[in-house]
Amino acid sequence: MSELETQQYLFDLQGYMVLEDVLSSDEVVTLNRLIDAQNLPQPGLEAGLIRRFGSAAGAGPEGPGFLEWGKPFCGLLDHPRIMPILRFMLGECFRLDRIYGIYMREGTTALGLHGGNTPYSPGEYYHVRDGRIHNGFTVVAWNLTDTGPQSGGFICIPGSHKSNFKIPKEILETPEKAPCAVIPEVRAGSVVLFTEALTHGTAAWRGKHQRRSLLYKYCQSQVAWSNKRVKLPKTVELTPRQKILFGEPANPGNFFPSLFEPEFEKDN
Ligand SMILES: O=C(O)CCC(=O)C(=O)O
Repeated sequence: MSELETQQYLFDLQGYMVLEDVLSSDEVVTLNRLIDAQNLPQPGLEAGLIRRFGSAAGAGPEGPGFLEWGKPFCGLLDHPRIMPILRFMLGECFRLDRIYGIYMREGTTALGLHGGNTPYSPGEYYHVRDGRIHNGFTVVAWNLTDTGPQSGGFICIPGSHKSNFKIPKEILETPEKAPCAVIPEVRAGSVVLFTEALTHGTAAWRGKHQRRSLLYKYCQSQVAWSNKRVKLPKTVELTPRQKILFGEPANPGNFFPSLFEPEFEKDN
C-alpha cells in the first residue's frame, strides 16, 4: 500500500490527520516574523472572532487577508506536501473559500465543539461513493507554534464525521473531560487537515507561549460556503495553479479546471 493510500485510510477513519514537519524551522521563523511585523493587537481572551487575524471571506471582509503579507503565506496555498492529500479529500477541482489566522494567549477561552455531521449541515458533508471521498470542506491548519494536550488548541472527536446520533450534552459542554475527544500534538511546522463534518473546536489555551495557526479552508469547486471571496494579493504574483484556487464556484472539470494538469505538477 502506498503512503497516500494509508493516509486516505486514516483520514476516512478519523476525519482528520496530522502531517508532521511540513515546514522547516527557518520557514516557521520567517512566517512568524512576517506576522510580528503586522503589530497585531494582543489576542483576546474570549472565544470567537476575537482570536482571529488576517481573515478574508467567511466572517472577515472580502480581500486577500494575510496572503498580502508576503510570498511565504501564498506558498502554502498549494504546498506540494498538501496537494496530493487535498486531491483525495476534494478531487481534482477545488477552491479556496476563506482564510484566517488563530492566535491565543494564556487564558484565551475555548471555542465550543461544532461540525457538520450531527446536527447535519448539508454544505459540510462527508461521504464516500464509488471509492471516492466527497467532502464539502477541508481545513488545512498550519501550526506556527506548538499545540497539544499540554497547551490546548485544536480538539476533535475522531470519527465523528460519520456519527449518526446527537452529541451528548456532557461531551458537548466539557469535551476535554470526554475520553472520546483528543487534542492532537501538533508541533510548529506541522499541519492538521480535517473535514468540517468532523465535530471539532478549540480547547482553552494554557500555554505560556502564543498559539499561532493559519487556516486555509478549501471546498469542492461547486461549493461555496461564504458569499464573500478571498481575493488575489496585489503584492505577490501567484502561479497559474494558485490563481485557479480563487475561481468562482463551478462544476468540476466543466467550468472549473483541474488543479493537477501535468503543467502544474512540474512546477512542484
Ligand atoms: O482551534 C482550531 O484549530 C479549530 C478552529 C475552528 O474550529 C474554527 O475556527 O472554526
